Amino acid sequence: MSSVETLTENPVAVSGDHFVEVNYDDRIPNNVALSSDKQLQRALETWRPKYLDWWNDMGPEGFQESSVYLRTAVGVDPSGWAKFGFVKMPEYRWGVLLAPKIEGRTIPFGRHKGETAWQEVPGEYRATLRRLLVVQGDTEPASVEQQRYLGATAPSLYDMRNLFQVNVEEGRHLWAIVYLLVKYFGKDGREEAQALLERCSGQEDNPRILGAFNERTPDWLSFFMFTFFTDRDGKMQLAALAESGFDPLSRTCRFMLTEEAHHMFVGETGVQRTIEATCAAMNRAGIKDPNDVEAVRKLGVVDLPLLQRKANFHISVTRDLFGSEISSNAAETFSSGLKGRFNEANLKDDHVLADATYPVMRVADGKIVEEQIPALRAINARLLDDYIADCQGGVDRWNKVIEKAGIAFKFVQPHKGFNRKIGEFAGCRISPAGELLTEDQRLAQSGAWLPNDDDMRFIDSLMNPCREPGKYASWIAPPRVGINNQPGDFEYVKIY
Ligand code: BYC
Repeated sequence: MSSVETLTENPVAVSGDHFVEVNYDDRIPNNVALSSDKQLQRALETWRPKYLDWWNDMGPEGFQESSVYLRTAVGVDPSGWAKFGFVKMPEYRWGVLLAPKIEGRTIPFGRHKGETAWQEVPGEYRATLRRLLVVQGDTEPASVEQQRYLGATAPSLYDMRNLFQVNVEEGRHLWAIVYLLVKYFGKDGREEAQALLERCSGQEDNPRILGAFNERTPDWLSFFMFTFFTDRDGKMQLAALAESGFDPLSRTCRFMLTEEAHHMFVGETGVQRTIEATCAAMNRAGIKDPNDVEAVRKLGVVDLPLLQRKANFHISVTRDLFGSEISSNAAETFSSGLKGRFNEANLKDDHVLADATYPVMRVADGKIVEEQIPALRAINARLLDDYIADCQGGVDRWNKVIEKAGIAFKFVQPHKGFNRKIGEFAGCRISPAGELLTEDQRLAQSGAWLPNDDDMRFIDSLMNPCREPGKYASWIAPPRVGINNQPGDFEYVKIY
């Protein structure tokens, strides 16, 4: 998906797709002819009330009775697959939506390259595929749990609605993965579907599987950074899974990608609007120096160095989600045809990679070096590099806003090794600029590189709700256009 698409409210279908109408007459909306598979229908209908219990317990706190202007997929053509209307979140029509089948599709990579794509799970890959699905599925409810308290401090009704839209769509992504587990993995799949509702973000005895999904999302800056940086990991991973030789997974992920675009739009524009409010306030007050933090904060806006520190945190934690740069797990999921690379079809190599190499950055003899590694074992490293490149588009657009305002400040992505807990740089002390540090040097600077206590207190002081239609908190500028072109004073959430 191009960066332009991340800036549109209505995601566009992946090219070549033709959307199939969704059946909303069934209790579970779907475009997979659910009513013709009674066993599956029964299994999903048994899971549904447990999902709703989870949503009521762990979903957006305090707004379950509110009417929210939400988009629901109706699955028509690329220009009009969404319908907008007021819905109470627990009544949202979560369902199972797959991109249409491509007749004659073959496996695009790995040792089975060129064979007909699988419609059933190959026995020898069952355990690996199940693990991939569970890891992917686990992130979806986790993010809803992480964001559940944010409604109370929304800087506007527009932003509150966007939060809830992201939340219901993450709920739908859980449905997407649960469909695959229940349909293709029998009793094991049903047990995994249940466990997905039982693990809980941040909980000590039963946490979510991946690190970033146990971090807190305590404020709206975190939410925007998360939806820009962490949802973009979702985009990259889903794009890699969309290449899968297991066709139902490929079709599921192709549709999920269209929804993911909106989440990144919320993140990118959220940060951008925060920057706009800061630059405008600085210019009005005649403050030229972005490092005059005290003066900037007095204006009720977020200083740019603080935003950089927030970005540093979310970027580094999200990079860990790519796993170890050098990974035999990733080599096997690629070779077996289960998980490809980003943009696999457009890559100009043999898609088997038996003899290819890939440059991987690592620490050797006290220096950061680049080494050629067998490409199969560097699949995660490559996806991480693609991710970093994909992030840069949004960072450049943020910098344009600052440049246009005439303020001398530029956001940069920290060095790949900064603040890493997984992979080649785990345990290394590396500055955002890429210098290897002693522990004393790292400690002396950490408050300058990651959000410090003072930052968090200041952000907290800004997180006051703004619920009058058309009004925005001091620290964030209004959006350029409303959702579905609604007017500026539209009441996106009717709070009861
Ligand atoms: N935290 O060889 P390794 C999204 C585990 S986001 C904790 O290094 P591998 C979304 C790993 O599981 C996208 N544990 O890596 C965004 C393995 O454990 P097991 C989510 C970690 O296996 C926003 C061991 O370390 N989807 O959709 O090549 C909102 C050694 O693994 C971490 C996916 O990730 C970590 N950070 O790759 C909502 C796609 N990293 O198996 C949603 C599916 C690694 O030995 N998952 N470990 O017990 C995968 O493709 C792979 O599992 C990973 C890891 C890329 C995550």
